[in-house]
Amino acid sequence: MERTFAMVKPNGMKHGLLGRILSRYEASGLAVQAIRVVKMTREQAEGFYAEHKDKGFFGELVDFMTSGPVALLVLGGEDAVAKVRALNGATNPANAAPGTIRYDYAPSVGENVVHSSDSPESAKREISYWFDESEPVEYAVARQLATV
Ligand code: IDP
Ligand code: MG
Repeated sequence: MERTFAMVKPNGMKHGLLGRILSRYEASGLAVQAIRVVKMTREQAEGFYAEHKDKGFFGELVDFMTSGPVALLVLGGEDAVAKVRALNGATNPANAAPGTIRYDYAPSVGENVVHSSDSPESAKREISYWFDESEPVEYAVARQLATV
């Protein structure tokens, strides 16, 4: 069993794609272990994408990621990291395979609808960036449900 972190980016949320995207993850055998909808601050977006801070597209990326709410997802199951990367498709939708989320829904590389961790190490870091791991994710989910 493995965990990964995924996001539905602002254009995915705006166009009502969260349910369709979650269905694809669930149909591949993964479980939604935590989910939260947030509108990121610039500081949060810059910190999350710190590895790209020297790239030419960084400012554009932060503008886009803070333009509306995103869904933060923790997905668990066998080969979760590789499975979600495969379902999402190539970073640039022009290179994404037919049937992938980015092929079906992404208008451009800058607005490519979804994010997912590129390794189990990144997944750990990205999950703990958004979710408090001092409590088990299952407990956090139960607590969130209890407060709905
Ligand atoms: P990934 O999301 O497939 O892991 P990364 O290379 O980690 O791709 O890049 C992070 C995000 O930065 C991408 O999802 C995309 O939104 C954005 N990005 C990457 N390359 C470009 C580019 O050449 N132009 C504009 N945005 C880009
Ligand atoms: Mg990446």
